[in-house]
Amino acid sequence: MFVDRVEVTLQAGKGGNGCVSFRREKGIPRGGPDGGRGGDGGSIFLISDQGLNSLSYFRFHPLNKAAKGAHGQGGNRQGKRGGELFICIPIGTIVREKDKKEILFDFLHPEQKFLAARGGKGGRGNASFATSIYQAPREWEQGQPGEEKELILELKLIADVGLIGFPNVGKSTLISKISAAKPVIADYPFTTLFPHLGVVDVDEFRSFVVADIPGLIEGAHLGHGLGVKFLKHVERTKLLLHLVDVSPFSGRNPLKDYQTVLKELEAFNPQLIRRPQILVANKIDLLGNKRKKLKEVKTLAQKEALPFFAISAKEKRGVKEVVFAVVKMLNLEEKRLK
Ligand SMILES: Nc1nc2c(ncn2[C@@H]2O[C@H](COP(=O)(O)OP(=O)(O)OP(=O)(O)O)[C@@H](O)[C@H]2O)c(=O)[nH]1
Ligand SMILES: [Mg+2]
Repeated sequence: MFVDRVEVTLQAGKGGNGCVSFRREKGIPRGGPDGGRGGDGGSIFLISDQGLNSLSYFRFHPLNKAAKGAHGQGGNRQGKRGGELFICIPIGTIVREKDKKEILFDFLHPEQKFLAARGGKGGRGNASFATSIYQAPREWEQGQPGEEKELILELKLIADVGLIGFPNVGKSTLISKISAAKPVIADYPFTTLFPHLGVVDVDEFRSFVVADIPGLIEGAHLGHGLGVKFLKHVERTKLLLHLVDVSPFSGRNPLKDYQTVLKELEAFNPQLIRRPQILVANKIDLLGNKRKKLKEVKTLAQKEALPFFAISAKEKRGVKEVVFAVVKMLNLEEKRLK
């Protein structure tokens, strides 16, 4: 199950109470105070884990508690600390407090650690209240409560390239040919139901990450089809690969599809249409002598000054050229963003 937004409650452990105790032993006439302090309560940490791609764990664990600290004991024994709780989350997770906009933490890399809820301090025992003139204190402190946090965790995948286009144009087919990703591919719209990533290894030194998301249709921003809710997963990309289907018998009008997808992008986030785009005409293996749609798309690309490629994802024709163009544009973008 793909889950990209959850509400969670985190309860860090309470600190243990301090202890009141006096040393009384045969043969030791003046045993002093020896009540130990309580152990600190366990804290809760979030840790980014490369192997995860969903927040589904929290669907079934909306409440997470860390252990409390044990109370202090006589003989100056400190109570045992509450164990810390480490919860793994996918890279790309953004942490906010419920009902607040401010971002507490944004996990951009593997194995980042964020202290989300701090455990309560253990209370002091009577031993630590003793002074040279106050030798038999009976004071002790309660352990402090652990922090309780209500958080919103939102996953926004981090990828270099976003694959966009109408359903069934071959986005998943393309990602399956250029990366090790194994998405479901089928000849019906909305085969892809949730976003996923593929890593493209160009050569020894260069790789990039592509996000394949469910296809968009007209009115996606109104919730039609699978809606635009997955578009947030291309918000953090540096460039978009826009696929259209130019095969003659698909019943699709690639020019219209192109405009529709742009409109939906804009309705979701106007910045998305300013992102560099590569226009890719797919399914050229089906053209035969019916090249009208391909020509139209090519003209459109010229008019819009977009880099343009004609490919057959299925037969892997022209795909390498797209990969090289992506690398070139990524290099430029990365330089520009530096
Ligand atoms: N002939 C031909 N068929 C293709 C090509 N690329 C994809 N297809 C077929 O088109 C259909 C849809 O492909 P997908 O890769 O699932 O399309 P998608 O864009 O991911 O679709 P959604 O996930 O529904 O948005 C499948 O039957 C593919 O085999 C191509 O280059 N040539
Ligand atoms: Mg797909």
